[in-house]
Amino acid sequence: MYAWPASEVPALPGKGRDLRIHDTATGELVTLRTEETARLYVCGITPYDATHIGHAATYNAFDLVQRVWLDNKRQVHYVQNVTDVDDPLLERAVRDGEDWTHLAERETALFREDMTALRMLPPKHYVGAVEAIPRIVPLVERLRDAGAAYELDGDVYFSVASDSHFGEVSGLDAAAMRMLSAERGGDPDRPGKKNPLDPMLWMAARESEPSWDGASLGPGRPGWHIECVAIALEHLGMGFDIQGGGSDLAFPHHEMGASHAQALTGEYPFAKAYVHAGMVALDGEKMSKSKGNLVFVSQLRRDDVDPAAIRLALLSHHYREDWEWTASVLERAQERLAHWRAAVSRPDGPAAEPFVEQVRDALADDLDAPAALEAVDRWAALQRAEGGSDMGAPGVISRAVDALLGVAL
Ligand code: 5CA
Ligand code: ZN
Repeated sequence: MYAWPASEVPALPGKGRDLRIHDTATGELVTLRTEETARLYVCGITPYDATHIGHAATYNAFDLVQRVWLDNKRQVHYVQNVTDVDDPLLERAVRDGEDWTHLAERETALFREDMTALRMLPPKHYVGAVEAIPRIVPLVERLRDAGAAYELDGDVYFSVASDSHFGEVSGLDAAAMRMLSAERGGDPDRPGKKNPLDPMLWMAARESEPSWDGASLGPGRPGWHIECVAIALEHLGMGFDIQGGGSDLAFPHHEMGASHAQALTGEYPFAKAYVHAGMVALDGEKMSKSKGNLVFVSQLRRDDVDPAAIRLALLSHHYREDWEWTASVLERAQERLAHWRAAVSRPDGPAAEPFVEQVRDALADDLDAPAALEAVDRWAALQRAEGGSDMGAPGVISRAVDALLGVAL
């Protein structure tokens, strides 16, 4: 699949920082000593509804990760998937009497537009589940042949017992895992499974549902976790830097993905850090396509809200926080944007470098975007109160805000 166009990232004077970030698996902040090319996998959308603010907040977090790396003179190898065939997508298509492929294509196109408007850096490889099927099938066959997967009425399940590290990503106990598995696409109560938590790798063809050639597995379609594993292993390999997504993906999705990959390769770990963004709520409940309590990025854009203000609204919360979208979050962001734009529109100002360093420090410290915004606020306040004679300062601030925060002033 093609991704979306990249907005240019200006190079800044001075030097960036190594990224320190919270790893769900260890529960600690880790300083990632990335190689020259940092490797990032972020779970993409299931395209049955447009991008809501929750999605945008999660992608914003991983966009910041890339901007810290780029500022630190790393190349970034970024991969994202599109779950363009899965139960919720097929159910929505049936509900609306729409062809599922059209639904997926339309919503993926809208997502690309939203990401472009928000200046999110595109992945180098943007890969759909459907196009990954030829890579998924041999992986499932290998797991089965190695005894790490088994058949149940034609479907193939992964045996969580085959990975000695199973449970390390989420750190949850069996009862919590079972509950989350039932909530998030698993089938812990299906009779005949070796372990209730075992997830499906390959679902045998169901009547009136799409299916693909599965070679020795028979016709069917892939399970959810193996999709991301196949795409990540093909484009990044084992031991990549960050596996990212919202906190609702820690279990089962990232837990199962790590176990699939570790059982397949015999190597450990799948990713050096598992990074999770908090959930955005609306009216007290997690924003979700299934609940329908959504604020869409595309709707805000149609209402003529400046995408830079949406981006600043996302940045005003720490990525790990669960937070609530309200009208006043957006209003504050709009005011801030206006102040910043006024401040950089003057020909000179207070020296910018100390403030750029503060932005760098804040972002490299577990992506503390609210602290980064406050540093820019301080420069803008000084500009308003005292001005300054540094002719380059407004330009340096706007390039830094663009390069490090993805906001065009
Ligand atoms: N296709 C899978 C991942 S392989 C999926 O979870 N798709 S999704 O469309 O449901 O979500 C896309 C991303 O947005 C995921 O990282 C998910 O964790 C994140 N996300 C979903 N809802 C919210 C929310 N309310 N707040 C923050 N992030 C969210
Ligand atoms: Zn995923």
